[in-house]
Amino acid sequence: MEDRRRVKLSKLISYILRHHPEKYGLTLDRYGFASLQELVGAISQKKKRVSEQDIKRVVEKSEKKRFEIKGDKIRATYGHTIEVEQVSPLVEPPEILFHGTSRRKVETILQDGLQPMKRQYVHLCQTEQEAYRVGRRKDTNPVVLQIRSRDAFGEGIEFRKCGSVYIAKQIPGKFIKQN
Ligand code: HQG
Repeated sequence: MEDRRRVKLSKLISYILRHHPEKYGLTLDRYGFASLQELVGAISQKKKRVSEQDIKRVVEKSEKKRFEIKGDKIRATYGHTIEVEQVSPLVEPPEILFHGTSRRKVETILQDGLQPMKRQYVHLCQTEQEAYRVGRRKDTNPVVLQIRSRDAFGEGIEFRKCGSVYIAKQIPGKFIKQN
């Protein structure tokens, strides 16, 4: 499968498994898993014919490990707006994590902390470079914030690791600084 088609399919699977399974006639279990076979059927019927192999290729090729296949089921590992029980492991985070955002949001974030907004969790990156990429989705000249994640962990904030992405319910402003 060519790259362009794979990215398109990855975005569609993200849309379905993170936000709107019902629009494709799917129900997720409490952990966010859908039947892989039903997903193949739903996409093939509503959009474009895909095979289980196509979807497996998307999962394997995702550097961020956006999806997890377990047996005959598939889930999105992060990014949900719908409520699912997180099964990615609780971890002790590194000293510093990063969050890329738009310039106009920085002041509010430093004041109110990082909030999940429409999603269930706040998403953090391991590298400045990746955070910059994330921020570029929102602003041509994004800001990369530094999160003192180990200190936040020390004060009781829970972190989970989903592939290369870290998630937390929220991050108070006192742990955040502008680079
Ligand atoms: C901002 C993609 C005002 C926050 C990415 C962000 C990521 C606040 C926006 C993943 C705020 C939410 C998630 C506050 C946070 N006041 N704005 N208190 N707290 N915000 O898209 O982190 O490629 O829901 O800075 O790469 O940008 O799809 O979150 O700008 O890993 O796999 O509210 O999604 O991954 O935006 O992105 P989003 P995000 P994929």
